[in-house]
Amino acid sequence: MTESTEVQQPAPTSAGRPLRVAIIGHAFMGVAHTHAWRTAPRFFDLDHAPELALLVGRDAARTRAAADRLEIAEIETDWRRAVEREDIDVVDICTPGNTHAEIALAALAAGKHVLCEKPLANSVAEAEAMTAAAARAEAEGVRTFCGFSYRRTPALALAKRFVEEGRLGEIRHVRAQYLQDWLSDADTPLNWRLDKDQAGSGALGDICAHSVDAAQWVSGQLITGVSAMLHTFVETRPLAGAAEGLGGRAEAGAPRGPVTVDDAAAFTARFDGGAIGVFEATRFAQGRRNANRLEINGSLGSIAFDFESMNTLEYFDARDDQAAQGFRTIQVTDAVHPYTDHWWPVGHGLGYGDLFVHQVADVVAALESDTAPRPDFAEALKVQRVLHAVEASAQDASRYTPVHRPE
Ligand code: SOE
Repeated sequence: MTESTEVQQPAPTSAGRPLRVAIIGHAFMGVAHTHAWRTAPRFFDLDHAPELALLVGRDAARTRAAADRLEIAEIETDWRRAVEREDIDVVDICTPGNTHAEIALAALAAGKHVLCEKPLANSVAEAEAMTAAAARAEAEGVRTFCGFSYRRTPALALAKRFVEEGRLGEIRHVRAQYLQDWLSDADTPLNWRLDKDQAGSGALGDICAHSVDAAQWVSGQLITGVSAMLHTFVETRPLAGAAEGLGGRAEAGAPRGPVTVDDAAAFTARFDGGAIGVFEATRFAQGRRNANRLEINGSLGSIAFDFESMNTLEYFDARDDQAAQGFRTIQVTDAVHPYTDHWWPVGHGLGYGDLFVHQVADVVAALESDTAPRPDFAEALKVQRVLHAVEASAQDASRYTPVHRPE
């Protein structure tokens, strides 16, 4: 990891001038981000229409094919050239976690604004270096963002608004689950998300990071300590057929390689505002495709969210007439709700890709108004510290109290 202390001036964001973006990576997240940069100006008023200037990938042929499909004219096979180019304003990092720090540090030193996929890095040390570089660059007008995209779900943003309005009262419980099932089959091939060197951790960094960010953001409280367990159900997986995608099944008898990350994570937590929390993340919950859930119980009410019903928020108000009490399902699709006034009329609802569109709209709005981007690297570091604490706690066998012995 290299760290430069000199920061170049960012390109001026004078009105009307396009914001030129380099996308680093063209797998799942590269495609999601490209879709968002292209779509955002069609629904949100942006003075600086984004321009997808460059797609970066290591393999020239595959990057060219992806660029043609995504309608990006230029490609590069080395991210360093993208970072050096004077005509690039934003470097959008959509690569595995082990590359985030190096690319972000170089981009910040070159005076580029940086949007970096989550989790911010693979370790607290890397995340701290990135945050320190971001603080230095901020003085020169350079901004950083971390892609915790679920913050841009209208229903979760509404939940946060309800907490801020005091509708939940004093928060007591935070309950977060992130359940997927795309690794349930032991013959699903290895991919980079199962390699500690590339991904940092498994379900923990990939999906529980979203839960930690959402829990801290919606509740307005920070996690002060955790007690954790990590588990790997399938220790080896087929190498054959290993692709960029998620899921799939290799042919019988294919040679296998080691899984070096957790398949599931579970932990309890204390929050600085007095709440207690329970977190669970897995990619082995058969039937749960993308159940990113958050429930918060306060002295005056509760909210419950499940991304599989992303256009709704469950809300319970303990001040309702007792005879009529119960969770109500709010269709978070009206013009009064976060983000939704920019979309389809009278409540037609949104989908997964739209979160990334909101992310771009927020990034561009923050750059145009020079307001603090949320979450920036410093805020993403607060998630990284929790991930680190979970790993440290899970390794501490003394915290595990034996009960029954296996017969
Ligand atoms: C895979 O588990 C994954 O694509 C995550 O990497 C994303 O962050 C999450 O939004 C959906 O699931």
